[in-house]
Amino acid sequence: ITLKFAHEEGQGDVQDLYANKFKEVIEEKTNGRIKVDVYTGGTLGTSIDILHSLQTGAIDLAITSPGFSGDVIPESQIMSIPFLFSDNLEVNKKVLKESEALNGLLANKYEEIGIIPFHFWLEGFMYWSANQEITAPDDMNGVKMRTMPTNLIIKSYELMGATATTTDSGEIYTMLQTNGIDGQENPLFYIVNGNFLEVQDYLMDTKHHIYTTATVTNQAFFEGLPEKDQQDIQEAINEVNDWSFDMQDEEAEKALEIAEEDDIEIIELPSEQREAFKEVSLPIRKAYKEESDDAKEMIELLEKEIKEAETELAE
Ligand code: 6CS
Repeated sequence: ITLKFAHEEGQGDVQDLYANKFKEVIEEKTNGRIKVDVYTGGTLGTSIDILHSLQTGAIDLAITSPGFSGDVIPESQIMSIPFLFSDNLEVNKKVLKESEALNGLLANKYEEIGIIPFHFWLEGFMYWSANQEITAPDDMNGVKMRTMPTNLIIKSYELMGATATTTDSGEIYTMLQTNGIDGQENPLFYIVNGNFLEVQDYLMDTKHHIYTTATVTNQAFFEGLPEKDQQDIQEAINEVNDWSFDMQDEEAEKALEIAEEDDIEIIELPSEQREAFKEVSLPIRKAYKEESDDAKEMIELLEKEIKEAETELAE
């Protein structure tokens, strides 16, 4: 069989490296019994189209991010709440691998609509890039920030004083170039690979959020496969997922070196300023808890798991 595997990014981006590593691992493991065609973002429609195509079974595997799945799976927006995750990436890796809130409660929400999330994983800390310094909540007032199109992210930026605009990812560069937007948030590899450094003056290292995503399959498709195929796919995905936590660190490191050589100004957000932004964004957590009883249980468990992981890793 040939699996159709679609992701949301461009050639050479983290999701593309992940999908192509899976292709390599599974084709070798099964001696070509299972083949993979990888589709980069945009070839099979927008990131939202990919999720719908996965639900109809038009594609078999996908990488789908909460910035796009938030309307189909509202609870997946939990992974988009700014300042919810730790500013320690090792803590966040541990949480994504072990969290019952994500791998149990949230995974159930995907399965309720016929999608199996094999893994939730991360693509690194999000940075703000902008044409002005943004180091205190007042600086955000009136800034036209491009965000991904789910209302929790939009509300978060409006709370911080910005004007959120949900431009398609392929339009970010042009909109920055023409001042249609003033800034955007993304992991550093995406900012560098998208050449946003050419059209932005400041990079804020805020650690306000990690870019989280999910590797998913269509449940009916996957469970309809012979047992051996299911096992081979699951094993290959597990291997690639573990590998991805180091791969995305390397990509972030490479991107940081390029950014440091660029004339863009990189500003690390001082912790008291980070706290000021966190304060401003707290009502979003409160609003999220009101989304549903399940959402309230999920976010309280996730907050607890993050704290426990921080304590464990601090020792
Ligand atoms: O900001 C976006 O829309 C894009 N950012 C990343 C890191 N992956 C895909 C997404 O479309």
